[in-house]
Amino acid sequence: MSETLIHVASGKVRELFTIGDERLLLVASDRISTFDVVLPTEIPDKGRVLTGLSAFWFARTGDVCPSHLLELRPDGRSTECRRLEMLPLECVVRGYLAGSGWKDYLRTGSTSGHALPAGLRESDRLPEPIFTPSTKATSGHDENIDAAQAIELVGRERYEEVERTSLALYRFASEHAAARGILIADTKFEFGLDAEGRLVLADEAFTPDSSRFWPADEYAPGGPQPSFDKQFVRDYCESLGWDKTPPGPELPDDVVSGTRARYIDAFERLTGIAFADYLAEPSAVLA
Ligand code: Q0N
Repeated sequence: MSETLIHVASGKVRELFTIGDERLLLVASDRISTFDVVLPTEIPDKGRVLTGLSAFWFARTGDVCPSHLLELRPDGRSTECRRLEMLPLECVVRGYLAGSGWKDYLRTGSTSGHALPAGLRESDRLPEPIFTPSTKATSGHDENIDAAQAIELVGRERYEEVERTSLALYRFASEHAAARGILIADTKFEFGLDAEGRLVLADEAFTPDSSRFWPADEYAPGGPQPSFDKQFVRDYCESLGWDKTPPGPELPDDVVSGTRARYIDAFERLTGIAFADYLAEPSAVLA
C-alpha cells in the first residue's frame, strides 16, 4: 500500500515530507551551498553520501541516545524517521577553535560563556570539548547563546541532558573519526522529544554539512584549515571574485568531480565501506 506524502519543509539542500501522523520522510538532494548560497550545479551522489553517513552514525550511537531513524530507503538518499517535538535549540559541540567560536574568542576571550585559556590560535584544539548552543534565528543565521539563555528555552533539566548527550556523541564520533584520519572540529545536533518525553537525536548527524571535517594529515593550527569537502568549491568561487550574494556561479566539471571525490573519500574513510557497496545495498552502513 502506498501512502500520501505531504511536503512540509525545504531546507537549503534537503526536503521533508510527512507520512501519516507519526513519520517523516527526509530526502537529501545533491545541492551544495557555499557562503550560505545554494549553487546552480549539483554534486552527484552528495545526498547519498550524507544520508549514508548519518545512518552509519545513528546505527552506532544508540547506546548514547536513541535516534529518529526508522528506515533507510533503497535509494540511499531518503530515510523514514519518527516525528518528534523538536527542541528550539541547535546543539553545537566544539573540539577546536574555528568559525564563530574563534570570532567570539578573539573579541572576548571566551565563547558562549566558556572562559578559555589565553593565547589560543585559530584552529587550536580546545582543552576539552565545549557545548555552545545556538538558536535557529528566523532571519537565516544561527545566533550563539549562553547556558542561561538555553535554559530559558528548554528548562534546566533538559538543558543538562542535551549538554551531556551532545558531548558524549561528539567524544564517540571524534575518536572514531580521528583514528581514520579525520578531525571533527565541531558539529551540530538537533534533538526532539518522543511522545513519552524521551530525548531523541534527529536531523542529520556527523555529516560534512552539519560538521567541520578537517583532514588530520594537513592539520596546521594558527590559521583557517581547508574544509574536507567544500574547499575546491570555495577556492573556485573566490577565484571568480563572486560577491557571495545569489545567484551563485555554475561549477566547472573538474570542480564537480573533485568535490564528489572528496565526499566519497570522507564516506569511505569514516565508514570503512566502499561507496559502490553502499549504492548497491544502502543497509550495509547499518551493520
Ligand atoms: C524537523 N527540522 C529542521 C530537513 C531538516 N524527526 C523530526 N520530527 C519532527 N520534525 C523534524 C524532525 C527531524 N529531523 C526538523 N524541521 C522539522 C531541519 N530540517 C530542515 C529541512 O530539511
